[in-house]
Amino acid sequence: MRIDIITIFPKMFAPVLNESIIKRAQGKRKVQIYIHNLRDYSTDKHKKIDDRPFGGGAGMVMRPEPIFSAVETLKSKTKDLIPKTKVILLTPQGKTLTQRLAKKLSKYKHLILICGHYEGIDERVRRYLVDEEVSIGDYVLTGGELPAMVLADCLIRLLPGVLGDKNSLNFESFEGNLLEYPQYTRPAEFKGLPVPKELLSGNHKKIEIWRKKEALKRTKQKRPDLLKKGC
Ligand code: 6GU
Repeated sequence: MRIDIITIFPKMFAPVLNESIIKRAQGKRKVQIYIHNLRDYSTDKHKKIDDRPFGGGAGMVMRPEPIFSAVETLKSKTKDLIPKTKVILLTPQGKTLTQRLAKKLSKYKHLILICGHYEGIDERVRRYLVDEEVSIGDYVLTGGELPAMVLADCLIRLLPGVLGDKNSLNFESFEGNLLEYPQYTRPAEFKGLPVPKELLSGNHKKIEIWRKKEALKRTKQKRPDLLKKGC
């Protein structure tokens, strides 16, 4: 998968994307991530990427020209390699990111993520350039950069060969709409607090039954909504 990210804060990305599993995924060529400074696509002499809203009102609006120019340039540069691209705008107005949406988006070979800002973005970007608007939840952030990183992280771990076998097995249990069962490591007793005896039994069948039961109990307690809907 190739991910292009268009942003006015390009420096925000390296500390997050060049660590841990995402770093390894890039090293293994499972994903290529490119960060683009929106200002580089502004032909305005002051490299302006925002302007006042028509009709008046507070705040600024992101201008359409630099965003169209960035996306069109990226599409034309990649079209021989990757014919189909999905353009995603990160905005609180978008469809809420869920594991189901992540799975769908992880099937694409090429994503262009646009990080929204200010009071808004020229409506023509939404209408004529963007394929899908995505939000990461019902709260307001200062911009689309953190959401773009959240989305990238969520998709990259779904790509084949990115997680080890152990992790992918763990992941399977979330697929059943259940929260993870309680985990313990050594010591078997800590500050007088014991590890559940089932886990120390060495009986795999018994352990499996205990984990399923605890996962269900925990889901009922903390997230009963998950038991009702598909993931
Ligand atoms: Cl994608 N952008 C902003 N600014 N705030 C958000 C969001 C996106 N998703 C949740 N809150």
